[in-house]
Amino acid sequence: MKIYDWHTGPYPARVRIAVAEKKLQSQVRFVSVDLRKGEHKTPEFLAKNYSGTLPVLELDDGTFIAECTAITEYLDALDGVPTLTGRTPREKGMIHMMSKRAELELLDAISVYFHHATPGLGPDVEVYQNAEWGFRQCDKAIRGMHYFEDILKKQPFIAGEIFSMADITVIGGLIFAQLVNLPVPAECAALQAWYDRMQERPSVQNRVTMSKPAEASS
Ligand SMILES: N[C@@H](CCC(=O)N[C@@H](CS)C(=O)NCC(=O)O)C(=O)O
Repeated sequence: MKIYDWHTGPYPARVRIAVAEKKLQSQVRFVSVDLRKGEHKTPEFLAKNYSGTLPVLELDDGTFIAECTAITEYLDALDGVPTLTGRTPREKGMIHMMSKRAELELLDAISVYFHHATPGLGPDVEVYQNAEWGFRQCDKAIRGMHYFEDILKKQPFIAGEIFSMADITVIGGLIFAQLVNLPVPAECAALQAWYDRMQERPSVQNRVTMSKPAEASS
């Protein structure tokens, strides 16, 4: 399998964490696509993923699977023990709901803020920006952090009692928050404590070095 990737990207980080959690490192080859050079918007790349985003998984039969959730589903199903995406109908329902909520309320909101209200990937890539929309999404992300604070006051993980894809999605959100200098609010102590705990997982610790291209420095 190949994974089209960018080593500092918060979305690709989600898939790298999933690869490590499932111990699939030896079965995957990472192919670096330089977002700042706009390599993800070339016709060649758009033929792999219509949306022009990373990551993308390429199977050995030439099938392309984009979207972190779909890629994680695929990787998690390979060994027949879907620990990340749910082993029972209830687990599956809760994990998917919370992961989608983490995208809507946190990660995607920060992404819109980054692309619209900051220089983003630079003028060659950011051909349309709407700063007001970006700042609104930043406010939404801060509200999202408070929502996950309330969740984590009641349970150890985002979707309940076990680590799952939903935790990985919130980790992606907080990686992105760090990149855009958006700190976890001081009053969100449970969210910060959970994030500190997540940093101790080898899959989270090794997420950058797993795929970093030799020539890249940031
Ligand atoms: N919904 C997609 C979002 C992927 C995404 O936005 N990836 C970022 C990389 S961190 C990207 O490719 N951004 C480039 C752009 O939007 O121009 C997913 O879950 O995979």
